[in-house]
Amino acid sequence: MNTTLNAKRIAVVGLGLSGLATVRFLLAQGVKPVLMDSRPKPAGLEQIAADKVDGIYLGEFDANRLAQMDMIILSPGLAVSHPAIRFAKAQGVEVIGDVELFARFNQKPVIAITGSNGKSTVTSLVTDMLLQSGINALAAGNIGLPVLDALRQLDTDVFVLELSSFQLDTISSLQSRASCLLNVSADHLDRYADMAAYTASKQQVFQHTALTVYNQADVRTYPGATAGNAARIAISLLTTEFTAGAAIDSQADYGITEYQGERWLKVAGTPLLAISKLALSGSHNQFNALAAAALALSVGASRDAIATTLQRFTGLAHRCQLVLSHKGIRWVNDSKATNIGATLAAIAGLKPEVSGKLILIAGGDAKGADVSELQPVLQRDVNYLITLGQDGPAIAALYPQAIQVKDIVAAVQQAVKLAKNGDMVLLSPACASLDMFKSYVHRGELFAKTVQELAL
Ligand code: UMA
Ligand code: ADP
Repeated sequence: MNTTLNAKRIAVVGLGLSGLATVRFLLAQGVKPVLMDSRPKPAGLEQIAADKVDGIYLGEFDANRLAQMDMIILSPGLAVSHPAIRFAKAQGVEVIGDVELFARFNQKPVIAITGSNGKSTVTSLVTDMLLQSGINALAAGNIGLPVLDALRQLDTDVFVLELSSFQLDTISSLQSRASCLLNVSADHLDRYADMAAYTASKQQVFQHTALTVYNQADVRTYPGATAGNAARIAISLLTTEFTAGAAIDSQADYGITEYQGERWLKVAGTPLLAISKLALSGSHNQFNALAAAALALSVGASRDAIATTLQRFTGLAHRCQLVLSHKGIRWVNDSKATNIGATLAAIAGLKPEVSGKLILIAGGDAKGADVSELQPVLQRDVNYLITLGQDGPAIAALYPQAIQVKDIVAAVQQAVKLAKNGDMVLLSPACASLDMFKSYVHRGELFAKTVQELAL
């Protein structure tokens, strides 16, 4: 029997999507939690009947009240280092997140995926590969469906969890069949002291796993002490000749290989699919495809199903998504590029396809990152730069002729004036959207709508 919730005073702190799912889960377990949120009016709170819980406290957190709890279930949007949480922890209160609670109740196989970029794409690919193999997989976590809501879907065979560093900060007993750290580049540095602290958070994905999947080209992803003796698969985009039977450890051999006069994805030592047949474009997506294949195979996907998925999956909205092709000009929405690494990957992937000029729209909230990392690529690959948002001026300062605008409509107006046949206009902000928009989805939708209005 699960004893986690026995006779406990439990506070759910943070009442967003995952907090509300946590409350629903606790109520179903017969627990009456205390609810807290620092916001005066968190959206969705009306879904909870006040008489079913042990009090709702809005506004600044009361550290003394928190210290009286046995357990705090903290939302990912709130840092463990928040002074009131730190105080309660110092008084002996256990602080966990919704993913840890999920881990203590879940009995199904888990695939865990993290990284600064590519998480949602890989999570969706793995889920599709498993479904295509007849395995009932469910994607949950940072991708959108709170893990405790997912847990209620009893017919699930495998949970495919996208995990953010915020979620990884509050887990200690998540077990997985396979876990993956795709890459680590600067992100959320307004929350972590430095890159070492952020990397340590990401490495938590390797706890209690049977198989680690990591990035040969990124040392920060190499499984460290957390991984223990787990098996390892390194994903590399280096091209090798394919010689049948030559691989030393063919099961762990993933990469690109020359085969039948073409470049193919090599999966578990054997060519799987010609890269020309991949529906996704860009070398970062070849990497994502290989990582997803390794993860899906570990829980029984078939090679045929993996190949089928890779030929069909054209990508998620707001990730390098073509929103209009008109008069030889392509308009691409990469609003989900909320950090520098994502924008660099988008430019590297798309630039080779541009015969004319590349017009980049960037800027927003850089979350404490050093935007000067963008400079060499801006100078080499970008022909016009349009900037907006809170950190727009810092990005504009890297590029002599940058055009600074006040909003996304003005950015599209400028791009309409500049773009000619053969050009690409790319919204890839390298920044979070929250300084000007409700979310990256809102930013992407507004961009697409404005493009349809002004560029047609
Ligand atoms: N907030 C307060 N006070 C509170 C509680 C929250 O101000 O007391 C603020 C947070 O600072 C944040 C917002 O409210 O700005 C939402 O925070 P939350 O923790 O309530 O978030 P949820 O609505 O529960 O959504 C979370 C994830 N959000 C975050 O980690 C910030 C969602 O990932 C995830 O889809 C959802 O759980 C379901 O698991 C979103 C995200 O932006 C997509 N993730 C970050 C990213 O991808 O970079 C990590
Ligand atoms: P996440 O869920 O980690 O934010 P997504 O799959 O939503 O990642 O992709 C967000 C953006 O990150 C994409 O639009 C693309 O520009 C970039 N990206 C995707 N995969 C990778 C990768 N493997 N390496 C670097 N950048 C990537």
